Amino acid sequence: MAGEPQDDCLFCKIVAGHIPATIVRETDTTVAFRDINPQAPTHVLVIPKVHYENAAALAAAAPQAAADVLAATQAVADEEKLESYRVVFNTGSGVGQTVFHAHAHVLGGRGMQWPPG
Ligand code: D5M
Repeated sequence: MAGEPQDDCLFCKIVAGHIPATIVRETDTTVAFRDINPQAPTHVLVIPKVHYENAAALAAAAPQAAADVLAATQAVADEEKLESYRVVFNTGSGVGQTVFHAHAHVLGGRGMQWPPG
């Protein structure tokens, strides 16, 4: 069912504690952990504990959880002492989404170009 943990979802397994992650922040509704393949000196993923396949589905079905994810990105940036940072929600395989559990990338600690590649 939508929102319920999925047996085959990597990030649901991190939420459940079934696979390890370097967790930097946790709330009742979100978990933030370091990306296993960092693309910047700080690269943290913020996920909702509920399972939706991307940020758009999350925002449509569980807007408070989506807001909690956004608030957590700000908290992570503060805790990581990032003056400038980028928040990315890859949505769809065409732009590089590889894990189909909604997540925000919080990237910082280096300069970045715009537009992104
Ligand atoms: O981003 C999915 C991200 O998830 C990608 O940057 C790698 C990261 N990833 C994959 N497995 C793990 C584990 N086990 N721990 C931490 N980070 C992980 P996407 O936007 O879907 O391309």
